[in-house]
Amino acid sequence: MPKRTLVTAALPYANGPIHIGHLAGVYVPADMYVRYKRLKGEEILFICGSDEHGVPITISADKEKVTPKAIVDRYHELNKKSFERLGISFDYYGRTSSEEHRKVSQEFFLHLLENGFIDTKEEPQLYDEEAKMFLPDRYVEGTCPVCSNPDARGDQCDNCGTYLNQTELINPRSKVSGSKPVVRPTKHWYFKLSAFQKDLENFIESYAGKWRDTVVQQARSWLKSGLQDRPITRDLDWGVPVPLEGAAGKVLYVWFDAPIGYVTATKEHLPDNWQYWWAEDKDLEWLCFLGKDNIVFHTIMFPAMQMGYNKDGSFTYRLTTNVPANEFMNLEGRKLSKSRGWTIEPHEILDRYDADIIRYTIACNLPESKDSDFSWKDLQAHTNNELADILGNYANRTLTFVKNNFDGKVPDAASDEQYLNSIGEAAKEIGSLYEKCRLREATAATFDIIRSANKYFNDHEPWKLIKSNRDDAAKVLRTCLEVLRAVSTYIAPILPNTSDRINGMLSIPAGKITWDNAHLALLTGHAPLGEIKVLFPKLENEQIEAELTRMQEMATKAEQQTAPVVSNAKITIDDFKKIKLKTAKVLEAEAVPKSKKLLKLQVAVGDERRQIVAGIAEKYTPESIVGKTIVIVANLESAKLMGIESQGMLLAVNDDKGVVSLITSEKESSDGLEVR
Ligand code: B3M
Ligand code: ZN
Repeated sequence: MPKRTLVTAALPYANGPIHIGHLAGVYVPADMYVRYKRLKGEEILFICGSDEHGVPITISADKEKVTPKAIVDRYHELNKKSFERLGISFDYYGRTSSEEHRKVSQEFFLHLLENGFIDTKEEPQLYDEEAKMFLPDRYVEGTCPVCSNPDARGDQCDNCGTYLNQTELINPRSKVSGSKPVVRPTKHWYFKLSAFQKDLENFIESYAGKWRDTVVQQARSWLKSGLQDRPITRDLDWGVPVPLEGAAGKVLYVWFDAPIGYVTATKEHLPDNWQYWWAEDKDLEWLCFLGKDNIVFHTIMFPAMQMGYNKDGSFTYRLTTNVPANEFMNLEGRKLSKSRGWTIEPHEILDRYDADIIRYTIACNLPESKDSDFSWKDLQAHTNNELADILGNYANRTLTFVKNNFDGKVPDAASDEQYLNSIGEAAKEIGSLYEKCRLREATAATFDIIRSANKYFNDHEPWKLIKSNRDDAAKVLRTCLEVLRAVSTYIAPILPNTSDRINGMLSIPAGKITWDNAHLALLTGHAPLGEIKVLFPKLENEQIEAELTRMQEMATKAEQQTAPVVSNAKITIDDFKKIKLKTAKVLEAEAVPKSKKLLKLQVAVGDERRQIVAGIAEKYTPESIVGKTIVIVANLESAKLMGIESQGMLLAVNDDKGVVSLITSEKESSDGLEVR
């Protein structure tokens, strides 16, 4: 059978809009890889879909007082549309609430049960006596036994990252009724993960040195702490029902059915041929693109489920052959957080920005080996200095020169074979970066080709040649056009729209050219070119400034929305003492360039000098604030605002019209004093 690759991208929860972190961690790299492979002429299947089960979805539904179905319908459509607009070229985008998925997941469960890898156990669980229900995972919160975070969830503490068993929470409280739950035994089905310890160790070690180090390390650390059997059912009425008698009110745990979603989607897409993409075969590879928080499920849990399924030999599933997991992408130097309003969602920005600009900025900042950052300034710089000045400029000067001097037709001249071959060699190198999933480097190397093409144009000075030797000028321009055509292929995995637009200007139909033949001279002499259009208009400072302001506003709004919740909950004096409020004297103040809102302050806090960036410029001029004694939060982690470090936060009142007024201290009090 031919060599072929199944590529899956983690199924996003249909619980909200996807954000730029998802794009960077999963979907842009997966799509780049897939598009490259297709250009190589290889057989590829690209699968994704919505993950529509799980407690976060039922909680959202409860909050909005709608059904879980209403929530997943909304976000399935929204996310599917965003992916389309971004040019993420899935062959199929399924959803785990489908009838087919119920069947496939239940069959998987029963098969594991028959093979002896599923057991039942009665275990104590938290029960809400007011709401009369067992509380799955996130329906309960309490204090983390490890770090004392008061808001740990039933399955995990976000503060210290510990995976918890809900009965370990100190002072648990039900998210349904707010009451204190009691412990009651309930029956659940457990997957015998421990039975696969040895097989998984061999599996992971067979990929040591081949997979990303971070992925192997994480899998190893799970294995090292010894695998435990895991409950794979929940007391919920949203999910895949446990297909057994006596299991009313029980559904499969979302992380049990979600990876099976890859299989379901393949079946829905290719009902008669899905095995071609799933039956173990040395010529079949399966790459799982995902973010680092999903590694364990794809390197330990699901492989174990597959091993268990495979045991009786009736069908042998292909186990993953690579998990190119990514780290996280931050936003303007801060951790992305939907609840804090610190996020960028594609459906919001695609009306204002060409999808290719977003794809390119992400490709330049892929968090392949460490967390990376997305910032609007960086997007502007990449757009203006690279997309416009390097790629756009090369296309424009080449096409315009041909239009003005060769009647808009491909010059009928031989091209510079040597130069084209050197580009073919560079493309081979780039190809090997794609093969190794080093996509950030592949992006940089692709732009190096375009830089060299600009240099070629400059070095040959066609504007002089056209006067002295028209034949030589024809040769240079023919070469430049061929290179532009080759470039349009090489950029296609990163910039699919732009590639099509360049092909349009060259009047060549898309799809004929492959990665390997793109550097050959393929144009036809005398063929007329299409209409020349500017590929990338430059982004102005005002536009970027507006985005930053918008983000600040969203964050402020989110803060205000969550504020009442905080003020209702009583805190102890010890909680309050955690916050160090101090007086500070403003020594200097200046406006932050290109920002209407921000002032940069130098303040004295006793002996200490600090820099604080604050959004008060609409009300206070730098002169009016110097000399004031203000109040700051002195033990706040420092943050960057528009690239400027802020070591603390000042206190101010925001009235209902959004007008700020500072909290100040009486004139005579000095700085560095504690406020209590
Ligand atoms: N929905 C988790 C996530 O979006 C989960 C991935 C499922 S992949 C099978 O991070
Ligand atoms: Zn903790």
